[in-house]
Amino acid sequence: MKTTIALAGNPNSGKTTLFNTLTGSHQHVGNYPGVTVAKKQGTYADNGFEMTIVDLPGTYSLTAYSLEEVVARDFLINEKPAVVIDTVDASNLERNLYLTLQFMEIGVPVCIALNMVDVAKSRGIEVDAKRLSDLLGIPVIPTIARNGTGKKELIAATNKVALDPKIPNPLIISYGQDVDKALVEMEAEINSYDFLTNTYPARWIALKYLEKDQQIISLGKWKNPSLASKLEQIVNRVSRHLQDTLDTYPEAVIADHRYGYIKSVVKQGVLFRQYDQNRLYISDKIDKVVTSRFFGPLIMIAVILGLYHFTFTYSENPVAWLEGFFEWIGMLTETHLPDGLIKSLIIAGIIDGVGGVLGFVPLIMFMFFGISMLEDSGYLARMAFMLDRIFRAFGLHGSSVVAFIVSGGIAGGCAVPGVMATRTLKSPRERLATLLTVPFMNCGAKLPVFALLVAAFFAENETMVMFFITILAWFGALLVAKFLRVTVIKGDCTPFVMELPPYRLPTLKGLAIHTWERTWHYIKKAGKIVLGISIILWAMMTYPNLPDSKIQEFEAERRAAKIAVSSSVIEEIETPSENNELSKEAQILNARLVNIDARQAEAGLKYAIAGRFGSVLENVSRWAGFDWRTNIALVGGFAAKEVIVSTLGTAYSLGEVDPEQTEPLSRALAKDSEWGPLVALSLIIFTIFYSPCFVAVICIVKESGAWKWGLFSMVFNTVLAFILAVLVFQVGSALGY
Ligand code: BGO
Repeated sequence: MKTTIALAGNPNSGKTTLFNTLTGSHQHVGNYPGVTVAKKQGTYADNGFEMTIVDLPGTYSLTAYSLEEVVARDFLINEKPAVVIDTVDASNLERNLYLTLQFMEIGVPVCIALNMVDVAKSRGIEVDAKRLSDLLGIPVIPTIARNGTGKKELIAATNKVALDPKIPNPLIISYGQDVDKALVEMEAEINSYDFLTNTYPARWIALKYLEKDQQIISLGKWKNPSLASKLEQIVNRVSRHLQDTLDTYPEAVIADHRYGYIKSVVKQGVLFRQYDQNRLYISDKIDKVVTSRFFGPLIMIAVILGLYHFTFTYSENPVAWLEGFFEWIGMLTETHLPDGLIKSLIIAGIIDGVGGVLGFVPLIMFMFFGISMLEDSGYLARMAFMLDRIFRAFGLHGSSVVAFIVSGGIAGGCAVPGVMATRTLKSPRERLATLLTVPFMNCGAKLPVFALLVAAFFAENETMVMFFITILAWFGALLVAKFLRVTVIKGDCTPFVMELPPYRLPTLKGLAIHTWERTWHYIKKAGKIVLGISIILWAMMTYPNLPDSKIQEFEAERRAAKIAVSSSVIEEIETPSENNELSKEAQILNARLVNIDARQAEAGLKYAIAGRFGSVLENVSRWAGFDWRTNIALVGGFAAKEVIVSTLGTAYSLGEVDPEQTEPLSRALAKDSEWGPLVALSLIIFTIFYSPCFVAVICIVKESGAWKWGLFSMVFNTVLAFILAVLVFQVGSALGY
């Protein structure tokens, strides 16, 4: 059998020496077609097996910045060698692996010749080839090209890869939120035009656009001008964005993340260096403390607590101002609009519904600011790195951490990009387990629910309760993941590789832009989805109206109450003057009338469609302490979790003593006899665990490729959430809380 093998590597990695060692005198020199770059070719024959070995020009990358790089890349693509032997200088491992990653990203079969191990050793550097091979998932053979050490093993490994019919999947590296988003968008465009997709992976083409690869850009302009202009627009947009937020550009971000990936590999027991402390980079020095086994977790807990403290302390006043603002608008509407449906819709449906969600904007903003700071500084990636050890124990993967954090692992993310972020996981089982458990994280939409309940019932311990909620979400997610990995999604873990970008001092401008982008996304959602759903739920909470006979009964009660007192008392109530205090009799009558109003409002809400539905559910939900109003809100939460707060706002506004009078929901709940800390805790637990919102379910279906997993996440999560909430409520009640 005859196969073609390409020999590649950085200049000075010992590639020529290895070529000579492998081919001996069986070589000849020509030129690559159309260019003046020398092409050396030789043969290796053994036991009926013959390899044609082509020595590619030495390059540092596969982006067409130089003629050598174009030649090397074209050879790989056009000639499709069975294997690329990548000569890696062991004494300069990180730098050499940069090229290796690019072979892996393009999806060609690679075998590493870990050359110059003797030089590395003499410099106090030792590389664990087996560990490196396990982590990268490709063979790594230590060689000393100068004396032929490792030649036989290298040939055997190359042979094995060449005979393996399985084509490796292209390596997917995460390049950070901004670039990843652009890549997904570009990939979709490239696929829809079928641009070079027979030759390269679509993501790789998108990457080359971002890296300003002239060859690919010219091909694009020539073959698909309209696609090319779309891609260039995306590139320009992300370039401007990176410039504004991080004062950088796509090529630098891509290189940073590739080196981050490499760093993460070598940090995991691959590279042992007798360090000259003075040669450590600042990032490495910081990492020695920040990711150490002892200080790492302590620092991480302190950072999370600090984040919550910062958020709650500084957002307290702005939240109160905004709540006051919505109260004021409510009052204005109440005094200036005539009584009737429109007034009820505006106050109960719109102001209380949407206002309830928008009231939390300052809190969300502070939280996002903190998260952006962790992300832009590079600390978030370190958290993921440390949590990897724990994740493995639960049958997940280090890369799952990123998906968890994106979904709101620290607080304030969204399960939709979280589910998408699982694409970086190679193993389908770990990926499935991750995408089914990321919705347990505390996304930005659940945050207002927690903030509301914490403010109403645990105001003194806000930071600790939020920390507890976070830990609970993680712990629950990990236990469920473990459960899934030993039952429905059994299988081994794959090795972990994650990018560790260098530490950076975040810029104020960058933080402001990132914070605003996320906050704006939240406001838009509240504006569009929540407004629509609020209005629908308001209608469901208003119609059908109480039957006339029932209204007459309340009217009769009112009349009876008024008949029992003298006309001067009635006048006192109907024409109240600002200074005069009500007489005792008038106060009693007033209290009676208020009580009748409240009962009528509640009867009206219960009679409406949503009320009936909530009441039916109450038969079961009572076990967890939820009344019919909470049920309405939780059902609304299936559409979008923000709706929980807005629906509670509407429900409590409609059931108010004065139906058109607004007051902060937290105060209304704290006053309500149906509520208490135990009900709040039970609701918090239910909210953490119950079904993902509709959009997240659709994403789960899309990413897992099966409806059954979307359905599973809705049913399984809701049943689990209910069992936990019932447990908490029943045990709490039995203990007398
Ligand atoms: C000179 N071990 C050691 N110790 N040296 C190696 C090994 C190895 O495994 N592999 C290669 N070298 P190239 P590229 C040289 O040329 O193959 C040495 O660019 C010298 N030259 O012998 O050319 C190799 O093709 C005078 O060293 O690399 C060569 O990838 C004094 O690494 C150098 C000492 O190898 C580069 C060395 C006039």
